[in-house]
Amino acid sequence: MIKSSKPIKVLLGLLGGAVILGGCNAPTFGAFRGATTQGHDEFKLWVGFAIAGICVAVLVWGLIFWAIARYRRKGNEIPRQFHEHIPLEIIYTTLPIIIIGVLFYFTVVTENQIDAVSSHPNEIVHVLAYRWGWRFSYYNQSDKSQGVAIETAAQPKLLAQPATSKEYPQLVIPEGETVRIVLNSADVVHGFYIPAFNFSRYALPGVTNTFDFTPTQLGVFRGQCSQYCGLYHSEMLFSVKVVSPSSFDQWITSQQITQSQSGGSR
Ligand SMILES: [Cu+2]
Repeated sequence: MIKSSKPIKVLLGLLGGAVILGGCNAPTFGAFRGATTQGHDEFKLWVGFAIAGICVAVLVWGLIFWAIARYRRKGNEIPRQFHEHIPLEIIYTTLPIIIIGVLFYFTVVTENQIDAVSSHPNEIVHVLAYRWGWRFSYYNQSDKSQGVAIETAAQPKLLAQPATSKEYPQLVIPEGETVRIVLNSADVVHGFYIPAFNFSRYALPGVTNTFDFTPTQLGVFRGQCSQYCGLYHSEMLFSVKVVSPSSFDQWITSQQITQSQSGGSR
């Protein structure tokens, strides 16, 4: 019985490894796959960390349970006693340092990719966070006077609607193009968080944070403030709509016409 369980364990191990490493159907370990190139880079880093963590957990738990089973009490027999084991001590000191070094390297490489900003973004959106809403002001490289602004319309009140509700502002951006976000806060610390993009950054008063998104997936995504900023923090919601470049051009033109006629923004 004991002898026949070993192949089963090996098989289960191989199956588990295949599930973990098995391409696009692999588990996401709680992260989004990333609807931008930057978000997908973050996702790959996260999966790498999760797999590394699982490998360490399997090794540690495996050794613990092996020691429990192998050296369980058998009568009055006492296992061999060691004062020290230099090779083992070298291994368990250097191995974690190597693991941390590898994770650190991939973290730096990925974060540099995510933080890299293009010298020629296709669109520039100034995002202003304030208690309790968002203002998205559009600027175009070729048309500096574009002047479209989308912002939270209502005065603070508890709506408790989904972020994609029309009550909250919508950031519309084109798929496959580089969108520069220039982020500020008008009052206190806020957090500009889009879960599906695996991205969050502080919106700080007096500090400008600049970053790029390159959306790779059409759709509407939830956004929210990720820093508790006061009474109506929970109402600091917005949505992000990724559309085709042609639809984006149509949208921005229609917004320009609407806003120039009304003399204001939504
Ligand atoms: Cu906030």
